[in-house]
Formats: sequence, structure tokens, C-alpha cells
Amino acid sequence: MRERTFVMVKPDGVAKGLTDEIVARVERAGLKIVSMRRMKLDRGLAEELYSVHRGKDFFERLVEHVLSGEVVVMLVEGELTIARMRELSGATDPAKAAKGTIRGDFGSSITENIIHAADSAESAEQELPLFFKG
Ligand code: 3AN
Repeated sequence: MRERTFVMVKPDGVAKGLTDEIVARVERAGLKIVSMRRMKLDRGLAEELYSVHRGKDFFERLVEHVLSGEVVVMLVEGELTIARMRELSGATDPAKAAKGTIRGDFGSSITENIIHAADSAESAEQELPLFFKG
């Protein structure tokens, strides 16, 4: 099934110079990056992106982190894109993420875990329009 999803290289990933590596991994997995841009989030957008986590103890830490530097947002398309991007990303906690996954190879903590990838079709539909029109 052809799907579209939302992916974001977080500030720690951009600062570590991992954007090209992540682009290469996504493309090698056979997925297409339809659109991509480097940008700085503002607080409203960051809180909207993570609105499902509002009220959780890590919410403020997470928002502060994604506001701490530039991010790279991507619209990714292909077969089973949502599941495959989750596989490429690895477990949320880099300490538990398998070697060979983006978080397993490069993540430093559960907050600084390099990449965001929408976790379901519903999340992708909610997140994509925040960054990409049409
Ligand atoms: P994922 O990014 O793997 O979908 P979610 O959606 O549960 O994980 O969490 C979104 C983001 O919130 C994660 N990328 C992570 O940075 C942060 N996060 C999740 N759980 C925790 C936690 N227990 N402590 C700190 N940050 C967390």
C-alpha cells in the first residue's frame, strides 16, 4: 500500500551532521523523499506536533529539545512507508534500539533520539499538513 508519512531530523541529528546519512538510508530502503526542508520550529508548531504528549512529564523537555536548533522536515512516500520508517528509526530509547537503526547507531538519549517518524496513518495525516501543503 502506497503511503505518505512525516519524518523530521531533530536538532541533535542536524547538529551531528546526520541529515545526509538519514536521507541515504531512507532512499536505500526504496522510499521517496517527495519534499524536504531545513527550518526552525516555533513553540506553537512544536506543541502542535507533539500535542498527543501534552500533559506528560517529558512534554516540556521534548518541546524544548525540538526548539533548540534547526530541524529537517521530510514528506516521505512509498510502500508501507510508515512501518518502514519506524523500522529504520528503531526503538524510542536509543539504549534499546537495535544496531543498524538510526537511533541505535546515533541516538544519545530518549529525548535526543535523532529522528521523529509518524507512528500511524492517523498521526501522519495530522502531522503532514502542519509542514506540507497539498
Ligand atoms: P516515537 O518517537 O518513537 O514515536 P513517542 O511518540 O512515544 O516515540 O514519543 C515522541 C517523542 O517523545 C520521542 N521521540 C522522545 O523523544 C520523547 N519521549 C517519549 N517517551 C519519553 C520519555 N519517557 N522520556 C523522555 N522523552 C520521551
